[in-house]
Amino acid sequence: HSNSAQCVSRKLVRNGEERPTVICIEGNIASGKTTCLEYFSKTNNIEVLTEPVAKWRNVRGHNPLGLMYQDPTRWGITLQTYVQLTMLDRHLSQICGPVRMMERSIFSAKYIFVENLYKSGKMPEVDFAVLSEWFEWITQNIALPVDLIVYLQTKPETCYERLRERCREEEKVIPMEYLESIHQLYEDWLIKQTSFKVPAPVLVISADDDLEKMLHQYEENKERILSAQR
Ligand code: DCP
Repeated sequence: HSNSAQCVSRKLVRNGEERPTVICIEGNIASGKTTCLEYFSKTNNIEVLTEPVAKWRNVRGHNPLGLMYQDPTRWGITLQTYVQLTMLDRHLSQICGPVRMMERSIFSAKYIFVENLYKSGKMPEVDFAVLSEWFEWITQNIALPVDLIVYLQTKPETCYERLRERCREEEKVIPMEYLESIHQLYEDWLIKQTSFKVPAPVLVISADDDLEKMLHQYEENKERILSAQR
């Protein structure tokens, strides 16, 4: 990463013919995205970007993630505005090397998380309207190319168990129904493809198995993932 000679500025990428391949890892909360990214970070020539969750837990000393779980109606827009900014920053940052793999995307932030807050009656309509205007402006005016979506498909029950095990303080309040709604939104978007525009082809990987079996699956799917067509 630190080798700046290998880093291509966005401007050059956009003007030139050659563009790196961008792969987004998607899936429910605690579906195992981080483990997947860790596996691929050991592969040469892949730049791996994890989710900016540390920023969502601490922006200038405030914790919008925690606030959102405590009172989604009041703080949902606060967190989601910041998520949208940090995801945009990720999509636009300098790409080092021929393949970039990133955790989630600006698309799932809007189509899954903002949608869920609004649909469940926890986000006021005006907040949803403002976030939607921002999202539409961004996606209509800035090219955010994605070449492949890897969907880690899990049962909501699996995520619930993993969530309990990892014990992230803010997430202690998450009930099973929350994971079920997120699951349904992901299924409608990436499997049925009936809700929102899918920005790239989707590769589905079943992710209910334990760590060892998951690593084996990544090994098996490695070539397919890395040869994502543009
Ligand atoms: N989150 C949110 N709104 C978004 C994106 C994420 O409220 N637009 C929340 C959900 C989680 C936390 O942020 O509480 C972290 O998100 P992830 O599920 O993406 O990260 P994980 O660490 O859970 O991923 P995994 O366990 O799959 O590695």
